[in-house]
Amino acid sequence: MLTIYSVPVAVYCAKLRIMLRHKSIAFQELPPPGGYGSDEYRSLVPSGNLPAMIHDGYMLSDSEAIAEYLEEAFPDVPMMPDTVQLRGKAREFSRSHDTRLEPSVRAIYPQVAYETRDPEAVKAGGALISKHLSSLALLLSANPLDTKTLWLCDCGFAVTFAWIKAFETALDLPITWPPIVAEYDKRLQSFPVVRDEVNAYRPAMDSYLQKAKPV
Ligand SMILES: N[C@@H](CCC(=O)N[C@@H](CS)C(=O)NCC(=O)O)C(=O)O
Repeated sequence: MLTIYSVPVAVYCAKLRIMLRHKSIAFQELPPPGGYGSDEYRSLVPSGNLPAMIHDGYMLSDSEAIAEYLEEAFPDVPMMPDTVQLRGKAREFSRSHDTRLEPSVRAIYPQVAYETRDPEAVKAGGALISKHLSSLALLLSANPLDTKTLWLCDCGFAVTFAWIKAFETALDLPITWPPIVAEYDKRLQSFPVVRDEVNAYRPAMDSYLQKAKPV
């Protein structure tokens, strides 16, 4: 049995669900035992982070560590390329998402609440995200990975792009989308498993964004 500890709004859990469904891996999702941030959860998952996975008694946390584990444990539908150099490039994409683009999007969360929003911080946040999108455009312009395949490194981007678009609408977040990144987003949405996850995830996003509305 494969269990993922998650909460509905968690970005990195949505990233993993795309991969699990693409590989047709049976899994169950459970809330963190004892609640998020509890001592009970930390006794099981020392980082206290979500997502975490328990697979036949084996615990692993961090979405990328879990994703690479799943790739090796369930190789039938490959989501990593078959050469060492292409795998290096796939990891470069993944890291650029997990360590740069997504953290810049997460930095907007404190600006969601309408009453305490600082318009200057929203503007600066939009500029930083746009800067990371322009770096991603450069990576994509030299992308050696087959564009007809859904790769492990694509899963996080699909979810983060959904958040950026939601923030554009809910917060007037000023974003410049390089055309190649907008095309990449469109290509990711053409995979049914991505579209289905983003649609299923949307109610959790909408619920989080309720506080963005003027009271
Ligand atoms: N790089 C980590 C990030 C995970 C992460 O930040 N998870 C959030 C929920 S989406 C969380 O657990 N935040 C609380 C914390 O960091 O203590 C991963 O890929 O798993």
